[in-house]
Amino acid sequence: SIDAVIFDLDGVITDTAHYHFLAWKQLAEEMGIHIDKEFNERLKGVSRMDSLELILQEGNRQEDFTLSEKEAMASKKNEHYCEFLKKLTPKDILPGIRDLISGIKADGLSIGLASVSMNAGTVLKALDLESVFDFCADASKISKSKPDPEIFLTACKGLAAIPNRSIGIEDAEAGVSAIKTAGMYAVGVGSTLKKADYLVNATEDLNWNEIKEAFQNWCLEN
Ligand code: G16
Ligand code: MG
Repeated sequence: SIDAVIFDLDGVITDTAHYHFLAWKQLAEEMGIHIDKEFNERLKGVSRMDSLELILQEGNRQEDFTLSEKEAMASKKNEHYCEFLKKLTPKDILPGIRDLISGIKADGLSIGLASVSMNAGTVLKALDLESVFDFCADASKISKSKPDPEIFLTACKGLAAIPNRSIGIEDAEAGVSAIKTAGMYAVGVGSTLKKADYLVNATEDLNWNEIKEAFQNWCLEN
């Protein structure tokens, strides 16, 4: 049986992944570093400061700044990002997510959130989804970002769910790795997530009955 379903936020529930990208791109360009959408895949699910390090590495600038300069850069990125967040409304919930949530709720299962974003609360509020989640594991509750399993294990614990009876849904490589290391069943959104146990191209393809059936087959094999 299933204990809980735990959602990633950025890129699964809403496309804030794109806003993170635009905000980083703005900052990177000010430093003469070029980043594209493909590079951005590596920033998904990665904490703010770790993302900055990856960008500086990309531009061979990682030795050029002090910690306090880096902190200033990270908060500048966050200011850009928060400007985008002001535009977020419930219409920005990705296709298929409401139906998926309804299906899970109809089965009486717990729903959790696993987002390393310090803005997760703001985003849920803007989407009017705060009441949907039985437990939110966010940046304040963990010390290691994805691919470390900590955030998914924290969510399981908060929901009193056993990891190998729980499903995680992710759009990022680092997130799928975190789910698998936690011992959970991984649903991947995005065709490149080869490590996922169950893969769809986009959120609109998430079908709760099909996921349940695939999970049950996985349980029989494991
Ligand atoms: C998200 C994004 C990352 C972002 C991180 C931290 O993680 O995917 O790109 O860097 O949060 O966000 P913030 O700067 O708002 O604290 P997740 O776990 O929701 O995918
Ligand atoms: Mg994500």
